[in-house]
Amino acid sequence: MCADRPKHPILKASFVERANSTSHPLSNYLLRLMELKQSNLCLSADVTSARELLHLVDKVGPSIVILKTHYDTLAGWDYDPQTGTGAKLGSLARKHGFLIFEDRKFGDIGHTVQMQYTAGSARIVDWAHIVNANMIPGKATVQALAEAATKWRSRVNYEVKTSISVGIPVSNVFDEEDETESNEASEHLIMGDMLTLGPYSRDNDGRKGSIVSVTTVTQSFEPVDSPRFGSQIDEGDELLHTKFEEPPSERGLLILAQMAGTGNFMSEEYTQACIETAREHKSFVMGFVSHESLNSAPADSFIHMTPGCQLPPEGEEENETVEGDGLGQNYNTPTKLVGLCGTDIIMVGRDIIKAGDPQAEAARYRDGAWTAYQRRSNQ
Ligand code: 6AU
Repeated sequence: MCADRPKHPILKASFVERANSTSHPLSNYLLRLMELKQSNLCLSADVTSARELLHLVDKVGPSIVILKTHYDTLAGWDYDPQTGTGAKLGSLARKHGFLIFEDRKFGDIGHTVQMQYTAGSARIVDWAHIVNANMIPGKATVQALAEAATKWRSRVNYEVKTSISVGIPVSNVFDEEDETESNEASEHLIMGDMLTLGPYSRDNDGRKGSIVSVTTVTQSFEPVDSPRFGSQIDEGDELLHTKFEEPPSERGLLILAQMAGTGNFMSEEYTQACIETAREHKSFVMGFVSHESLNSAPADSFIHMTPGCQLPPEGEEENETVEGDGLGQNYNTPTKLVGLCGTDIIMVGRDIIKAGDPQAEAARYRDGAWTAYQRRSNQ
């Protein structure tokens, strides 16, 4: 299952040591978060509705460091950038301390993947810290996504905060007559993240107030890492919030370098091309979806995440072989994936989601994967 590669010294390093040696801000953040939460578990949240997703994530959040989504499989995904599902996941991520990974598996020409990443109804880049790409179309896919992320990052560097107040009092409900003025007022609106439109009111004497359109537009810019964001964490793990900052605004990519499914076409040559590309884009590529560690050069410090992970039922011994799902998916235990093959984060979906008690099952997987990491690195 994992190739007989020479063991890289990084396999013996702690996640904190690795945080210090990586140049990717999001990897640095993630590795420190892993140490703080003592978790190297990612939930593959493959449920069928946005509502179910939010409910599940709020329960399982304390055990995970990454939430993996397939947003396009969820019924009822709300696309509103401020109040929609992406924004709600962001609040849960702040509350429980995890990163959001949209498993979009981009795999088209550069121009198309840029649009899929940053535009359209979902605007994935706005809410997903991490995405992944299939490198079948070639290196240009990664280059294009990296450029799109940099452009996005420079735009959100300063959040545009716009507040608008419109006076003189008129009516609570617009008369037709008033519409001209109100339309004029709305032409002044500059769409920003925070938009407040002061309510119109009517004079107490019941007469319509004369409309002297006084429109005040104030625009201020504040850094995205402003402490203001901290106040949004009103619940959740106290230790986490006293010790931990917001994630950096940089985005990260995982290259799909190996697949777990039976009969997949990802050859060794393809995997090598993924490694080369990752080295060329170290400020964007955090690592790989793979079933083993692909760090081989002395300077490599990529993070590896692996799906197809299963624990035997509570009380049973870990076995060498775990049955697949009959649809091509193969499973391995955390001991094998983390301990033997050197992956860092296990991704678990159906086994947690379909458990009688998903919260307890997530905690069990977290313990299993963390123990395997501790043994590997002699922590
Ligand atoms: O634990 P499971 O089998 O219920 O869920 C596995 C999850 C699914 C797959 O889309 C994903 O992991 N996956 C991937 C990823 C993460 O890219 C690659 C792969 O080779 N196999 C795989 O199952 O959400």
